[in-house]
Amino acid sequence: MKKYILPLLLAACTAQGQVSGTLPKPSARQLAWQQLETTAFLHFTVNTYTDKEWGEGDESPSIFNPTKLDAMQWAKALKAGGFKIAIITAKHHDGFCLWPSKYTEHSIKNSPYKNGKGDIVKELSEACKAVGIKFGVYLSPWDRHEKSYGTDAYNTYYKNQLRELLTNYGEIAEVWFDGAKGENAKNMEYDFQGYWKMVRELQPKAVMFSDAGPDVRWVGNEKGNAGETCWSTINNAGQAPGKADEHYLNTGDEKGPDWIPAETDVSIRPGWFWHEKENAKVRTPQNLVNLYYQSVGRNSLLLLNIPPNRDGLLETTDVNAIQKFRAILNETFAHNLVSPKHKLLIDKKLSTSKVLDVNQSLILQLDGEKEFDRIAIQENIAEGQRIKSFLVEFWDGKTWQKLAESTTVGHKRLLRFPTVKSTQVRLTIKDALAKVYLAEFGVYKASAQE
Ligand code: FUL
Repeated sequence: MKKYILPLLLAACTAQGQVSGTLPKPSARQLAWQQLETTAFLHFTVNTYTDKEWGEGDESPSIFNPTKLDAMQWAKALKAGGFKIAIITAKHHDGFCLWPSKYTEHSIKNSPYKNGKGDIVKELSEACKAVGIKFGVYLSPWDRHEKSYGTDAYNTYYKNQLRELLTNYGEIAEVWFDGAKGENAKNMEYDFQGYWKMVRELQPKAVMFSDAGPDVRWVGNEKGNAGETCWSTINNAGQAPGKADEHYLNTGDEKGPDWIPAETDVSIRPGWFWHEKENAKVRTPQNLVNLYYQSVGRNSLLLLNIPPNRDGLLETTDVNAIQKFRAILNETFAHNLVSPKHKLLIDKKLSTSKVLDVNQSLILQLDGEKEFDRIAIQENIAEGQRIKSFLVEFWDGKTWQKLAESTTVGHKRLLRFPTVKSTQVRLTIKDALAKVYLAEFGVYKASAQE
C-alpha cells in the first residue's frame, strides 16, 4: 500500500495548485457567479407574523397568511434593483416550509394561505423566470421543529427536502447552507458532504454557500463589510460551517489553496425578517450604494436582504430604495473617462487584458481633461487573483500626485477620493503573486446623488 501514498499526495497538491507553482482559479460556475455582483435574499416565514428573528419551531401554520402575496411584485422589484438572483428562505430555523414538502406537516400546506394549496417556492421560481433573473434557495440545516433533529435520521429528512427543492423548481443558481445554530441546540453532525454531492448531481450549475464553501464563503459579518484586503482564496482545511474564523473569512488568504470567494450578506433593515417597528429604519439608497462599494468594490458579492411583509409584499420604501440605489450606480458608472485608445481596458470584457509585471506602471490617458472621483480596477480572475498592492496617481500638470494606494483587486476594486481634474492617471503594481492580468480600468465622476 505504502508506495501509492507519495504519488497520490503529489497529485493532490498539484490539483490544489500551490505546490505546482500555478495559482488557484475559479470554476466556471464561480466565475459566472462573481460577475453577477448583486444578488438578493428574501427572508419570509412564521417569524414575519410573530415578530421574531429566530422562530421556536412550535408556531402554528395557521398564523401564516400573506393574503396579498405577489411573487411577481418581488421579482419585478429585484430586477429593477439590478439583483441577479433571488434567494428565498424555503425553510428557516423554525422548520416551517414555504413549499408543500411531502416530508413534514409543518408547512404552507397546513396554513390558510391559498387554503393550503399555495407553494411560494414555485411562485417565486416562476416569477424569476418570467422577469429574467436567477433563483436560489436557503434551506436551514438547524431545524427547531423536526423531531428527528439531532439523530442521523435528520440527515435523511434534510436530503429529502433538498431533493424536492432541487428537482421541482427548475434551475437553481445558488444553495445557501447556513451554519447558524442556537447555543442550546441539540448536537447534530450534519452530512454536508452528502448534501453537497446531491446539489452537484441535481443542479451542476448551482454555487453552494456555507461559512466555508464549497463554492462561496461567508464574509465573516452581517454588516455589509468585505475586508479592505479580500482574497478569493482560503485554506478550507481549517474551516467548517458554523465554526468559522470570522476575521480569516473576511480577508481571505493569499496563500490559500482553495478558490472560495466571499459573499457579503446584509439586510436592508436592522432585522432579516419584516417587523413593523423597523419600517422607518430602511437603509437609504445612499447607504446601499456605500454597501456596494464595501462589498462588490472589495472583490465580493453583495447579497442584500429585502423581506416581504405580512401581506406578502415588499414595502414601497424598500422597493423605492433599491430602485434608486441602482439608478445612482448606473449614473456613476455610465461614462468611463479613459481614452478609447486603451480599448482592451474599457471593453467590459474580462477576457481581454493587459499583462503587467511587479513594479511596472501603466499610464492611462483620459479622453481629454476630466474631473473624476472614482476608479474601478478589475483583474481577469479566470487567471486567478494576483495583485497584492498597487498605487494610483494623477498628473497635476507638473508631477504625479498620489490618488490612492491599496491592496487586493480581484474581480473588482472601487476607489473613492475627492474630485481631481487631470488628463491622465498612472497605475503601478507594487506587489503581486505573479504577472498581473489587468482586464478593465475605469475612471468616473460620481453621480451628485451619491
Ligand atoms: C444567519 C441566520 O441565523 C439569520 O437568521 C439569517 O438567516 C442570516 C442570513 O443568517 O445565520
